[in-house]
Amino acid sequence: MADMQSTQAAAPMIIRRTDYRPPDWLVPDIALDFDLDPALTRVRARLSVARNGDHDRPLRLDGDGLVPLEIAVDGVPLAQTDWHMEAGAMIIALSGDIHVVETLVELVPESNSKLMGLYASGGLLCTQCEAEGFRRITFFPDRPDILSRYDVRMIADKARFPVLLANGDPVENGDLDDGRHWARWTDPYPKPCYLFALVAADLACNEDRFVTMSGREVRLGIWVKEPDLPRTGHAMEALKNSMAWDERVYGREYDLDVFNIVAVADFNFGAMENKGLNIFNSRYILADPETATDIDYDGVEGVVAHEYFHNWSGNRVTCRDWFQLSLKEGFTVFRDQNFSADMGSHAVKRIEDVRILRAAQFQEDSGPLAHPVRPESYMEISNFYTATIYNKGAELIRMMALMLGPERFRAGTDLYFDRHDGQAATCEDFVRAMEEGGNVDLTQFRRWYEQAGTPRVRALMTHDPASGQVELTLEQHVPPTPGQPDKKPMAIPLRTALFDPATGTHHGDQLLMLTEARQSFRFEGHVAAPVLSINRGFSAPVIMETNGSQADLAFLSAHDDDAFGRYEAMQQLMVNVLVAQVAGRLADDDAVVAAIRHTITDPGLDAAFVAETIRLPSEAYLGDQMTLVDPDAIHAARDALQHKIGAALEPIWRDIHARTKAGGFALSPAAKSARKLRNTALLYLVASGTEDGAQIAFSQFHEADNMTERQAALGTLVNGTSPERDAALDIFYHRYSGDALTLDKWFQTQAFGFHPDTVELVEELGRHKDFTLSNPNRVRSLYGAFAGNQWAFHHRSGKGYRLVADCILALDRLNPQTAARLVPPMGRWKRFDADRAAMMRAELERILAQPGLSKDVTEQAGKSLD
Ligand code: B3K
Ligand code: ZN
Repeated sequence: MADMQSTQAAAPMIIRRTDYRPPDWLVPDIALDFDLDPALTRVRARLSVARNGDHDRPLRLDGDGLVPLEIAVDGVPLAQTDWHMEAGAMIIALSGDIHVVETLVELVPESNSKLMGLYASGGLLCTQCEAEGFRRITFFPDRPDILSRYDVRMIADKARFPVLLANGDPVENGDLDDGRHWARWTDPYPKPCYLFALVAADLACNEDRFVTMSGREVRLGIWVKEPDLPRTGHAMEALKNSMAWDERVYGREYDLDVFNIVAVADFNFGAMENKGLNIFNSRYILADPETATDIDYDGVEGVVAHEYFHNWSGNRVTCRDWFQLSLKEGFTVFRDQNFSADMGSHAVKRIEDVRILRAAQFQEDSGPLAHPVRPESYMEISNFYTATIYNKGAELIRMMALMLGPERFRAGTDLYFDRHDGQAATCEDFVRAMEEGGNVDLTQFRRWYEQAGTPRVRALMTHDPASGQVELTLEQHVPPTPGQPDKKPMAIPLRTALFDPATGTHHGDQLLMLTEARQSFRFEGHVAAPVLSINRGFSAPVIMETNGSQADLAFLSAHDDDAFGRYEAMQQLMVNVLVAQVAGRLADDDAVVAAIRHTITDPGLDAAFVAETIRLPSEAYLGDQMTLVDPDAIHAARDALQHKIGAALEPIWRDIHARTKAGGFALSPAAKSARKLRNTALLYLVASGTEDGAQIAFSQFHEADNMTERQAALGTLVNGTSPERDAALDIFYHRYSGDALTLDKWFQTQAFGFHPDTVELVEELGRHKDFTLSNPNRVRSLYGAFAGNQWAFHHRSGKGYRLVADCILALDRLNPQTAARLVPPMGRWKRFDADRAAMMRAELERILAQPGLSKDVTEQAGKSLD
């Protein structure tokens, strides 16, 4: 019933950053009493409120789908004339400056399909409040700049819910004589309500401890279903490593006596950093070799770290308003990226992060949903948990760290944490701390927060053999984005080196600051024309265009001493060939084969780096390089090149595949690297067209003692039509049908594959008995993966668009947040031919015409049509 009320909300409003006003009333303390039951939960809240400033405005308590059963002020029930409801919120006229306001509401967690607020998942009760879920639990001024101390009491049936957890530290508990029990938790750190959490469950705990740098002992708990306990070891290691890393690298110590993590099966995104009680999508906690790939293991490590790091970057220092979201998310992604790099390979981690940035953020930045890292307006804040806020936001921090250097960056973050501890801060506060702590002027750099769109930088290098002088001219252009037709030049830090082609060396890596629309840099002493290596380490999130030749790229792919530069050169070499072929021009693909041969036979290289480097760019990335995307031509050209590389180097692939077979499973960096290379070799071996390709893949599938090799083999097989394909799918299904997380891979692998009938297959899978719209992981595994499969999703019949639109419409009634996440691929219509564009637009219009559509989907679909 709560859900019906909120979907019938009034016409969506636009919230603007510049409309920010400090709160009229503060809530220094809140006491919450929960009588928990999935069928009917009663929530009694006691808020101490204090007038903020000199005004006579009433107290406004947000509510979403709540009906007040009791309201009292200072212990006296409120008369009808002293309060009213307005768009779900409760407005109370108050005469004094300090009052105690009490409310009582009832909730039905088991029918909360939005997974926001208090909900049921797999027999447990849990909460999700960020961004605006707390207002679905109790009446409260639901905005991040209201910081309160929480005192939480929970009562529940003891047999059904033996575990009762909330934020902070446990203080008291006891049994009632009716089979129920209770627990009280208090959190001494004032926090915004989006960080509130509770869990009532029957779970087992992986217990451990961590001693902080000042010698305090913290009890750590990872709570999961009993049979999953053996799969929690990796998450626990990641947690302890994160705690030590934040002390060592940022000087930040954990501040409560307990730190709990709970894994739940139904979750709208990855995890949530609630103070002292992180709640996780189980896919980022559970890992063992039988069911988790190396990518899954890394995902667990990265997300555990990310949520833990939020304790300082997000919780101790939080956001003033949701426009500042990147303050905590961009910074925390930067922190988790560096942590993961320290735990594994810096080079490979950077390549992976840039690949993600380009795939998700560059695409977003060039389409109708482009927005600045600090947005100016929104309709539904849930739509702004984007790659721009997270990943581009992290790149902004990375650029500042690069410009300041490690010591001054640390001085800046120390100042930021010390100055804003216990506050709700802004992106501007962060930049100012960097300026003051790092002693640098970031005036122009601030444009990165204001201007959307990926800057394009063109580099033109000329060389004068007589004088030995090199002139490098850099031009930048930031494309128009919605609401921002004209852009100003950005401050772009570009790590650069000029290579001597004869020796393969350079005179040093320099940081060039491009601050003008067009700017020239001179270099002396180059007898021969050098080869340009620019944006090394991907020092700025820009699109680079150079006038270097394919030969220059081949040179860099073999000689650049910057690992990212080497990767980038190889990728660009491939992109150039494929883009030319798609356009019907001749291109020298032998150069690609030669460069790959050089890389795979270089004994000094890390296997994971090799695997990353020799992979062809994705079809979507190739599409992004073209004004008009032709999905079929891209698929055909990429497939043909893959075949050529496979066939030309077949004996080498065969050899690599055979010699990287491990004797037993290990999670060491070397073992992970070997698996990555082995899977890449398998891919090329099968692509070579060799007769025994499917057999080799099937043997790998069958013999593997780990999911990394098993899933890769399955992924290779699903692209074809061999009997081995059907057999492998069948075996996989029967082996894992009882394990939801692993069964997700079965759906995902098929939806992401290149079987000729992928569209029909996805349609069938949508009707499969194991498919359900009520589990976001399952939805993402099927429809999310399919919408990311450029070739299949954009099938010329338009059937792919219809499938996804049907899913969005059905899902919107249950879970608008997850439904809205499926809209963006449809918004890329401008990049496709007229027929496809018309079909995509028609589906967006059909979505918008659905009566009662959520504001989440309304905003995404509406903007996508513009
Ligand atoms: N802060 C949460 C994301 C909440 C998403 C709300 N729609 C997880 C994270 O970024 O750490
Ligand atoms: Zn985060």
